[in-house]
Amino acid sequence: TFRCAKALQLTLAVIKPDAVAHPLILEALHQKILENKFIIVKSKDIVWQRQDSERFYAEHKGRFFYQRLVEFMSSGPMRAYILAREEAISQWRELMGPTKVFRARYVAPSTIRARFGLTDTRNTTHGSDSEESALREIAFFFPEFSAEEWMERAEPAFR
Ligand code: RTP
Ligand code: MG
Repeated sequence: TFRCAKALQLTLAVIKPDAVAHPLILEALHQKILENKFIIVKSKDIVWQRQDSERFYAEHKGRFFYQRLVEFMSSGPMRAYILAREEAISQWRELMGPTKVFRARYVAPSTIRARFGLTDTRNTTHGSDSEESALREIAFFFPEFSAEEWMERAEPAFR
């Protein structure tokens, strides 16, 4: 199986519709990615159908926020990135901050969600939470991309 410990790690980062809708916020988030030593492996703008949203968030089906989450994530364009860095997964999640906006503003006021989040659902960004979900989510957004091949062919150039 595919492992990238000690080397660059891949993650999926998504700028959600609330943030893409605001050009200055989109710009600030893109800048944040570059400033924090992430390599942008791939990126694309995408608009989900409702069923894409339902499929991506299937694990939350039944939660009280599921309907509004599904609706929100298919409400307009998003920008998805495959990012590479050492500790990419935890580093991106740390930059995002806590899911809930009030909590984010209280405990981590300089994070992305604290600065730009509107509500607990419209919270600007997504980031994979484990290596397993990173690979699954990368395949969901970029089905033609081979993580294995990128690690083999491109990753050595950054060592
Ligand atoms: P994510 O999966 O997006 O990286 O965020 P997370 O792990 O921090 O949050 P999770 O609990 O997995 O929730 C997924 C997304 O659902 C929306 N949400 N809304 N109370 C609410 O209204 C609520 N709680 C969660 C957010 O968009 C969250 O990112
Ligand atoms: Mg989550």
